[in-house]
Amino acid sequence: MSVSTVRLTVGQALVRFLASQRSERDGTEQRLIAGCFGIFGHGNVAGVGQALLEAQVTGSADLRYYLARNEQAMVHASVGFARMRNRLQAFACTASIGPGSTNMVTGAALATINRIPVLLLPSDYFATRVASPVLQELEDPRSHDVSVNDAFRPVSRYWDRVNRPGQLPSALLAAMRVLTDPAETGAVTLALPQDVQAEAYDWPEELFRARVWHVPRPVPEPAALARAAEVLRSARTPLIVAGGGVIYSEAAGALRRFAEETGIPVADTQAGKGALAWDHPCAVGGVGATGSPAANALAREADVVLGIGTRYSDFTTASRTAFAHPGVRFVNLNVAAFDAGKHAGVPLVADARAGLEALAERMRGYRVDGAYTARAQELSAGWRQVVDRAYHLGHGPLPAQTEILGALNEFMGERDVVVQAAGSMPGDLQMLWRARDPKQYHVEYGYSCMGYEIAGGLGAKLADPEREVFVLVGDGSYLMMAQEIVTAVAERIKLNIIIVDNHGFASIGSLSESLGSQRFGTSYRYRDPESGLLDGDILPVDLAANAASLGADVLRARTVAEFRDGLERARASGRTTVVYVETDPLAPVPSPESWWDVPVPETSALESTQKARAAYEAAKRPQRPYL
Ligand SMILES: Cc1ncc(C[n+]2csc(CCOP(=O)(O)OP(=O)(O)O)c2C)c(N)n1
Ligand SMILES: [Mg+2]
Repeated sequence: MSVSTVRLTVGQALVRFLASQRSERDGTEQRLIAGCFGIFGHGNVAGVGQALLEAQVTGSADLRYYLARNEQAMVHASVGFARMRNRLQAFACTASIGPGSTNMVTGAALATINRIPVLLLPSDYFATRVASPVLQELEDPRSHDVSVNDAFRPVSRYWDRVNRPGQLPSALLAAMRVLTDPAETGAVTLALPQDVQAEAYDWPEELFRARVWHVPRPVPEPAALARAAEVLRSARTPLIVAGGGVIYSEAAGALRRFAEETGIPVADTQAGKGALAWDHPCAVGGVGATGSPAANALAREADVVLGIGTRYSDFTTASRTAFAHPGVRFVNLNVAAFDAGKHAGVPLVADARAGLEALAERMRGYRVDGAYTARAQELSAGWRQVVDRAYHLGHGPLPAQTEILGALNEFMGERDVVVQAAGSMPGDLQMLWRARDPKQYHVEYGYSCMGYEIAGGLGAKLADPEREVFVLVGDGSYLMMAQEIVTAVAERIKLNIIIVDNHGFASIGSLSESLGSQRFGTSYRYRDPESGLLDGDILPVDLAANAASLGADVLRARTVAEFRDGLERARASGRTTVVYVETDPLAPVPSPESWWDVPVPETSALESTQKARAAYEAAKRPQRPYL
């Protein structure tokens, strides 16, 4: 029997294939690849670019093209989108050869580190090498088989180069498998040589049939479940650490029931915030270097830590000082064996929801004692008062950042989303934010990449247009990547963007000071002719005017009251609106009563550094491997 075929270019076949992929979990099906971001150059304009055009004009495939303004940003937008969709849907990104492609490397690292799916399609030099070296070709004297796209290898969970059309089907199937595997997912890169994109081939029709990728919910192995339950049942002062996996697996309900039945307090990570509503009686806030002192006190005493869907970053473990009980043991429920094995924990490899449900069965009759519950609730109640005060400091003349975050928190509806990534805000948010819905808190803190904010917010809004998205962006991050405001305007995607201007790096400034480096090089100021340092006057830079020039509506707020008014007007508007506010970078922030390991020079001529080194050595002493 002859196989029926269809003659298309590699670009056309790719687009047709992507448009017909579907994902399914819990019986709900959706398209897997929701659209394609891109910026064209000679590497893709006539290959994948022509294919996207032909699909749109002829209706042969349904894959919408979105024009971004920077390739890194389009990967961020894709991550924002896929994160909002709990990794059940992803975007593709097409880029030209050379700089267009390597601009995506940072985005790829961000996606992979955060375990969020994105399909990257960097273009590559002629596979035939007929015209080498082409514009933007690397030319490695050791081999012609090296290109800048090899830089994607360590930051991709699957990487392939399609040198001949016949290689495309297997590359595509592998790519879809990895994108939809919750344990493996991250950036997937298919490098596409410019000539191959335009080459025709007779494809089996079968390649283009609708294909459903079932996103699994692996159940725990019974013996592993028994071991995990045994350790957990022996605990007197257990603590749950809820990570992003709880949210991606839609396990918030299962977590709440588990906490209510066992009475185990629940702390959260940056990716897990909102897994349990902030005011639930079991919620004790963020854990670790930027957590709440309540959660950190419980972490210090915990005899068993149940980590769910967490990768235990140094912020979560306070660089391995957070869990101070001499005999502390870890039970790690994670879909990825790699994470489940961390800290010599008892691994429970499973989907977070399926694992929690199974564990709940085994924990029947177990409950922490009343005194422990009372202690957790007392710590939380005390902390909540501190947060109230930080939200309403009455700081002046410029407002404190904690007041701006407080005003936003009190203003936002349950289903609204806050987006952030880098600077001093992730820490303040992790400590102070009161999340009411699992999708409300969207802080990218795996890569903490300056410039994620606006682009990621764009993706989040694309994923869920019914929700209002509030992007918080520092002046430093804004200057790195504000250009996707233009994309939001062109696509009529409404964002609320809050520029928090403190004229430099409040975060690295205070870190520098705490490490004895005197805020060196962290302010955006004129170079002072006397000191030779960047500590002169404030620069004549107007970020509000900059945002207006990109097509956004802009409101300037000088006080917390004006800020609230700005938020009202932004929400009421149908257009992308920026609320610009200056804050005092030196305003007080509550202490998490925790630590983060950043090495201080062992020897120095500066007294500030010597003092910081002594403090560093003392703080480092409790650090230990969890074995
Ligand atoms: C791309 C990138 N470069 C450098 C850093 C290191 N870094 C972390 S925060 C920060 C400063 C952020 O400044 P801003 O956005 O104004 O926030 P603020 O600290 O003032 O709150 C820097 C340089 C980073 N996280 N990402
Ligand atoms: Mg700043």
